[in-house]
Amino acid sequence: MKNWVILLGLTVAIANVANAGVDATYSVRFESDWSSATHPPALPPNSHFSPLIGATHNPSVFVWSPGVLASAGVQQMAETGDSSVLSNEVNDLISAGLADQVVTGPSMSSTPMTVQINSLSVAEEFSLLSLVTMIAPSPDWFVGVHDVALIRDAAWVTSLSLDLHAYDAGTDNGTTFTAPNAPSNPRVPVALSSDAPFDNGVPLGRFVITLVTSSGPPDRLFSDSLE
Ligand SMILES: [Ca+2]
Repeated sequence: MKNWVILLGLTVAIANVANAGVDATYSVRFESDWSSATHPPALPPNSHFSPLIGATHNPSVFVWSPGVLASAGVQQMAETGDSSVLSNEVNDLISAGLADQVVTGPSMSSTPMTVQINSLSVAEEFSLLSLVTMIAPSPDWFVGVHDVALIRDAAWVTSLSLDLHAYDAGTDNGTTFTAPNAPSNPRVPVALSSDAPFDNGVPLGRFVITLVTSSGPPDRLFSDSLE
């Protein structure tokens, strides 16, 4: 009988921990408009976007930021589309208690196209989203968002549409999509690209972030879109 009571207590404790870790779920839709019409004169051969990669994290840390040198993981993502080093960096943040998950999503095999992360679990204590994908092929260009707050005024955000402009990771000096490798020395901070073909200011697409379910605090939802 004593063993049974202990076992029951353990089961309840695990259930409570599981419930505390997931406070909302979101879908994240990546809509690419990138085409020869949005960014003339032509797309490079095999134009695509690499697998989505990012993190949900707390305000004490950032994964990437304009004005800051790219991490090795952001450099690898932006230059090759490989997300392994960036995944390791996020796992280090998780170990330090600053992030709670590596966010992954599909690649986009051609463009224009739409791909989606159907169910992204977000915990209240790690409610900032950073998410990136390589503009491919390219020297070191990518699109993404950083430190997007999914809780505002103590409420889960119900929907967001975030335009995506090209960033230059500052790690390769190539000026065309298919330029040979030309490592930047020294490297320069991540910055929005104002060079051709991105000089017309037209976004390459957008992330549409939509609340699917929520549980636990904060339980008061915005009724208005924040777009
Ligand atoms: Ca560059």
